[in-house]
Amino acid sequence: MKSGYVSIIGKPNTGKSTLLNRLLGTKLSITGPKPQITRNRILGILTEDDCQCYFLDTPGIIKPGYELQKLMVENILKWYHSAHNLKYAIFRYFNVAGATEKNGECHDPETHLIPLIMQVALGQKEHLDVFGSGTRDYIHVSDVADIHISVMDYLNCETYNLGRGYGISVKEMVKIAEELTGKKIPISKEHQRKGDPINLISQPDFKTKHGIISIIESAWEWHKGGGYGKN
Ligand SMILES: Nc1nc2c(ncn2[C@@H]2O[C@H](COP(=O)(O)OP(=O)(O)O)[C@@H](O)[C@H]2O)c(=O)[nH]1
Ligand SMILES: [Mg+2]
Repeated sequence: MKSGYVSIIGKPNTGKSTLLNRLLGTKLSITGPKPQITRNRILGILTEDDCQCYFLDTPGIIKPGYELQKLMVENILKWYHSAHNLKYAIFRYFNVAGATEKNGECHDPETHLIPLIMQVALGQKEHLDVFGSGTRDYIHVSDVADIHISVMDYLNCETYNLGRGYGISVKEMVKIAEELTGKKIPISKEHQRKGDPINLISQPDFKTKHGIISIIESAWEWHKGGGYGKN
């Protein structure tokens, strides 16, 4: 008797669960017009006279936005590994910041702390809005790049935290930035933003070369040199 695994993979809301139910002739997996109804792996076994097929229905492959989606994608990788021996590494990014000589950080609209601080230091913005006194764990983008490259050599299906394990508050960040840039960075009246976690600090899985000074210094060099406009 032959047996084997068949993973049903693809984009959300494309009929994967419907297909599984048809193949099995029973309503095993939940289907519906809303994407992401399937959140876990569903195992359905089709038994014929001469073979057994293990069908794995999976959540659709999505670009993860929020926490539940991130966890779903992490689980998808685990199931692909068990079904097809896919090798992977999962990186949980904390606050990636800093710059290389060529590339730095900016967004439109800008919401990230260090670029906003740099805008104030450069006189492009009058002051910095501060939301509470929560701390975040910053890691230099070059460290993140080095870690990715080193892990490629031994993909062993692990989950890694990419942070430095130190929490830095907005006010501490502003103080360091003022010292390094020699500019005054006025902050607006503080107000708490609902739903923001107070502290997000990793238990890091790797040593890093760059500390917070290097992160802010490199960001300053990049922004001062013209930032995105230069490249
Ligand atoms: N028109 C059409 N709709 C389908 C087909 N297969 C599934 N659907 C519908 O598409 C929606 C998503 O199906 P579902 O199986 O939950 O998709 P999944 O997210 O890929 O598992 C449901 O409303 C299904 O009824 C099909 O072959 N044709
Ligand atoms: Mg489904």
